[in-house]
Amino acid sequence: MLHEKYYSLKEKQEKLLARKNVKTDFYNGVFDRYEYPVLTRNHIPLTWTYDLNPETNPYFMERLGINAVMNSGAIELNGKFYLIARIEGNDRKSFFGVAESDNGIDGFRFWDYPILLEDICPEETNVYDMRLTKHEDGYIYGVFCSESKDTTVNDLSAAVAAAGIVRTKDLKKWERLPNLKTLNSPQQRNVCLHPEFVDGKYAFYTRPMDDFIETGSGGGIGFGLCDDITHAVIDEERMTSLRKYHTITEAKNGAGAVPIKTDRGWIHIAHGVRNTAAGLRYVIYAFATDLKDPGKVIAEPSGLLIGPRGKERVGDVSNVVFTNGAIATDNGDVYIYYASSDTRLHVATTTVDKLVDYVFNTPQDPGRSVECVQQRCDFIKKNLEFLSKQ
Ligand code: M1P
Repeated sequence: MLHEKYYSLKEKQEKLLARKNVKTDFYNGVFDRYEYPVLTRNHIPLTWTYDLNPETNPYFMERLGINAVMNSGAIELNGKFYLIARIEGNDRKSFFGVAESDNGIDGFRFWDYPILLEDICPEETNVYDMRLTKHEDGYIYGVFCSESKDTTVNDLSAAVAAAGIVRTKDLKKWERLPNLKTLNSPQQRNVCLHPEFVDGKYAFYTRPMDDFIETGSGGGIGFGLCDDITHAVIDEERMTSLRKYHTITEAKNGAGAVPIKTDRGWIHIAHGVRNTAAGLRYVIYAFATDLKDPGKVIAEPSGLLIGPRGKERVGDVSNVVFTNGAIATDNGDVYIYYASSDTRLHVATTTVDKLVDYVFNTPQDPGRSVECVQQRCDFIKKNLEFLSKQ
């Protein structure tokens, strides 16, 4: 006999899962925002958190609580939308779970079990932020942050971030490969595998870091090639999208979703970080790289694409939006999955055509206030002239 609370919680959850998502009245012509997050801690199956047996759980208490569901890799397979969500337990350990939806904007339901990764790194303490790449070699790769305690220094909080790699064909059976080695960068986070071979090699977007939090001398998003993904080593990383003074990427940046191939170039949806008196502020930005040389930036629209707005601004790590997954469907629709404040996951929808227009026709950041004002005055002048002729 199940506890009566089980039935009411289950009913509440089924209502949440059945709730239709609706576009908000937010408008900028580039993308649409939605009223409801697509995944939250309330989407987690009750079987993951409650012991359902009244003999061992007479008060129907949560035994293994979940704190947040956020940064998710995304992929479309056979017409369904899948998210590999970062789920953070009350114990602060993150792990991955597959959530499935028919339409990509609502109805995401977790599969029965989270993903139990092969335990090949005894020192690994935490895993998070998987980017899912449908590679032309036939596998789906998941590249994620594998975090371990830094035992080389006398600091309880010191940690080392590396890029873990898994691969699958069906999101059910996962083969773990050795972590990526980057010979010139001590730490890596936000690593993402490019979907095509480049010069016959596997190509990774990297984020070189001197330290766990600070990128230090790391100048931005890197790009490197490796011969063998089953023992991935990158000898040399060159820079793609750079960190720049007094921009949204001043403190750090990092690859987000796997780049989207278009006629004009690869479109990247990444994150940029700047420091403020209230702490780090994370926003999402976009840029394009060359079709033949995906490490070479060819278009850099000014500023942010998605910034934290309204309720998104508050959470466990406030003032953050972060993406590591987007889906571009065959009909040209794009679903950008972004988490807000390390707490819940949202979707923003747009199209490949709109993203191309945005990335190639939004002016670049001139870099200085006076030049930005000149840019805006030229823009206003054209508009006023146009208006006067209407
Ligand atoms: O807390 C904000 C984000 O911080 C990290 O991103 P980055 O490596 O660029 O600093 C990640 O841990 C990410 O998971 C988190 O959302």
